[in-house]
Amino acid sequence: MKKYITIFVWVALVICCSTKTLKAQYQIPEKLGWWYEARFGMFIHFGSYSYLGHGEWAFSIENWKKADYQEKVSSNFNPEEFDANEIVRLAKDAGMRYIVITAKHHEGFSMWDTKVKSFKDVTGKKMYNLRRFTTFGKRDVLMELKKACEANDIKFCLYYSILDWGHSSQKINHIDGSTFSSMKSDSARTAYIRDMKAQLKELIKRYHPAVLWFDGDWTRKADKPTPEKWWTKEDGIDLYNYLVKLAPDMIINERVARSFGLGDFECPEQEVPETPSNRQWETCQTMNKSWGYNENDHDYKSVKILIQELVKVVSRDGNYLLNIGPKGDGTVPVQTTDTLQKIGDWMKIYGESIYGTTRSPFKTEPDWGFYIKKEGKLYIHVFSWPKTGELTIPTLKNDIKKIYLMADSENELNYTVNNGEIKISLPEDAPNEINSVVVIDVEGLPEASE
Ligand code: H79
Repeated sequence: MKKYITIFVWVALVICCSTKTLKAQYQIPEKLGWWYEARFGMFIHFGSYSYLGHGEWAFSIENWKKADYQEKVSSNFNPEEFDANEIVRLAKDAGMRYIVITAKHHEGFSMWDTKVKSFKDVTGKKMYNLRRFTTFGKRDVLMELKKACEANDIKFCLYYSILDWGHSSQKINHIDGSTFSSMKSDSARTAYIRDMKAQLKELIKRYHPAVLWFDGDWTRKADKPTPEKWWTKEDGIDLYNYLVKLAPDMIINERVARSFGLGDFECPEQEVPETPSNRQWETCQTMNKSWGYNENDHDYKSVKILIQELVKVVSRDGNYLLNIGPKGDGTVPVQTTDTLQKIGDWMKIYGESIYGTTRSPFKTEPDWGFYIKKEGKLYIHVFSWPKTGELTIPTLKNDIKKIYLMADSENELNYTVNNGEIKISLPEDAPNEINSVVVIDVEGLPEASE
């Protein structure tokens, strides 16, 4: 008996360790419907740091004094060439369905004409935002982008940083980056949170963002606030409830206070979880190594890597938010436009295998690619085309109608079903060098036999 138990435990262990077990499907709340179907969005990091061109963390990393930063960086920010229609066209042509732009990043510089009085510069004399602190003039870049999005059926969404290096309530310990910002006093904290909520109300009333994407909750903790860990789980819950009252259909990410299961979706950063989560998620990724424009960063990921990551993410039931960092003048770096255009070339043929799809129906992932499904279709994304001329995949419970290459739907591929395997005959050459998709048309939603 003992022997059998040992063998059983061994077998169970081997199975657990060698397969990435997919958890049960979850219900998608109605308000997340469009977002869950969209699958692919554009992140835009744009702020006064774009002028300096050293990335959005420059203030902290380069030990700027608040006054110097505001005078030498922020006040010179003048995105005259910002062209919302062009950016939306880039996103749309790349196959992206929503755009999230930074309304205020950690630097504390607001991209709209906020009327909330405490968001002033270090002298306390001027409002610290694009309209009042620069010579840019009356243009409202967030509104321009929102209008362009609306005209092109793209959802407009906003990013907002909870921590704020510009605000008088907070000081920055440059030496230990891990402190992010600390609160000067308890009353400063209370007043800042009140004002932050007022800013968010402004953003909601003015721009009606489809998603509010929080960040900068790094100073969070579960219980009572301290000067360093000044943002609490309770603050996150309170903020979420406040926002939902103002805009019940708006989607809010988990970073109202991360890792407490709050918000409407999880957001790992530059990372793809090994398995699907037990709720909706989105990962954000940079195209090079920077979020905000960095003039020295030309280390762009290949189009192949980005497309394959998008596919991996969707096959594990996530959304993919890919970043661009426009320059201070508002133009988009040429490597960025080039990359987006090439992603679009692929998406134009294969986009239907991404939109409105859900995770792989199988328990394990092959080493040559990924599976993605939707009603009536199993999409087999093949990164490494088999030299044998044959692709073997596990069987489905569904009846198969036909199998074909997504790039050539007229010609059916031959296949056999035997011993729990479907063997599909493929042409010698891959139709697409980055990722070719084989489609199985089935009755119903694809379901693994096992
Ligand atoms: O907006 C982007 C980042 O600026 C923001 N989240 C994405 C979407 C972010 N803020 N903080 N962090 C990410 C994590 C902090 C990383 C740090 Fe560092 C490590 C801060 C200091 C050391 C990375 C490396 C940033 C500066 C140097």
